[in-house]
Amino acid sequence: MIREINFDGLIGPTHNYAALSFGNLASASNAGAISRPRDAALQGLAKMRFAMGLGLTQGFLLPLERPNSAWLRQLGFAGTDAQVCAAAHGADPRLFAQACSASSMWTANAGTVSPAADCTDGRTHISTANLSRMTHRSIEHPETEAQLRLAFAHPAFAVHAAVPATFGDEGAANHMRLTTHHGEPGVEVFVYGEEGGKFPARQNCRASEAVARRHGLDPARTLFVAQSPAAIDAGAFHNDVVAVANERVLFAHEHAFADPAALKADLARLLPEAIIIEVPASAVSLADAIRSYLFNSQLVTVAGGSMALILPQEAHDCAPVKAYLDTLVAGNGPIRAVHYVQVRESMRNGGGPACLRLRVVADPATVDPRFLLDAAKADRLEALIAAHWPESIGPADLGNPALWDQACAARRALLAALEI
Ligand code: SUG
Repeated sequence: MIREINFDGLIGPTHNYAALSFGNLASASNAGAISRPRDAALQGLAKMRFAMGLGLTQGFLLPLERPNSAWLRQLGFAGTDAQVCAAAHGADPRLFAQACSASSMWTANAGTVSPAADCTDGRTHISTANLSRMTHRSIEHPETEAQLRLAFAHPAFAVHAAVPATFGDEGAANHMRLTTHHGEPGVEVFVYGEEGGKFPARQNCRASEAVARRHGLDPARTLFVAQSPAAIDAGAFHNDVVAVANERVLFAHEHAFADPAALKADLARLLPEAIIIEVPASAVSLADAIRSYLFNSQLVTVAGGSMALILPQEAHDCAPVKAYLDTLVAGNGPIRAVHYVQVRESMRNGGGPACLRLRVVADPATVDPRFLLDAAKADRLEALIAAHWPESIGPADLGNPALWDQACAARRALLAALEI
């Protein structure tokens, strides 16, 4: 049966705070802080368990190989993996931190997914994102593509390589889909940024257009919408920091889009059932929306057809946001419940509940079962993380060969346990 499956990124053993993402305020403000990879990974799994508890289908993607010594070799460092890492760390600690980043955890940036119902050939298309605007993320796509090809090898899917790096593409974080029901044809909304502000615009319109062409989307039901420059300047480096959609509902900040009136008119024309819940700046400022990650929540359809928001604890702790949410669920709208989850380790690098998941609308029977989660597998993964993931990583630890060995051993143990 066709349904939405959330593929969360398992948080890798090198998770750390190296302030690698210019324009991402949380990443910048936690520069040099001590990370807790084991807690991070367990928080991520607890969120997945919570989603399963709501009756949702849950999958996961694996952390990539970090430190990325293959990339460092391309940059001229030579020898064994340990020699390559030691030389790179000695010569250029920032470059080495980029090679160590666990950033693939944010699978909303792994690729863009167009469900079969929207695509001319009747297959579900997935375009790997190039993430070319941030060095540490630009090195994810070859391994991500290989993993997507494995998880979605069934002919029901068509997996594409990244679009050329000339045009930045950050995947599903800048893509929304509105439809009456997940399995029905939808309106796909690609959101891009325009350069010229104080922070980089990470999603290029030409990349979005290329993805839509490759997926065989109907141009009449595909929208390309500019992010408001004010949102990017306030720290909304991806659209999913200020907007989220699920089935017929779009939940967005008043200042998310450059031309909200045009978007509303297009949606009303293409999907008369669409409901737009626009949060005014008078209720929640852009700064509070970004600080709390109100919109970086998972908006999901639960049993009975009503909707729930899975939000970070930070949304609960921000008074104006909490007040807004209390009013929202007390009203008569489609969002009937809010749930707060603890993903603090990821949040401190600018990744909330929605960043941590890639939504794929498909029949779970067509997905490689090794990438699907159930309670027993979650138990096994938790035990493995407790045994192998480092407890903490401070800035000096990144140069420690014991950490590189531990990270490699952890990944090997994970692959072996999952028979991948
Ligand atoms: O790309 N942070 C990620 C956060 C991605 C959030 N994803 C979505 N909004 N969908 C980024 O900026 C920080 C890594 C560091 O600074 O060490 C980082 O890459």
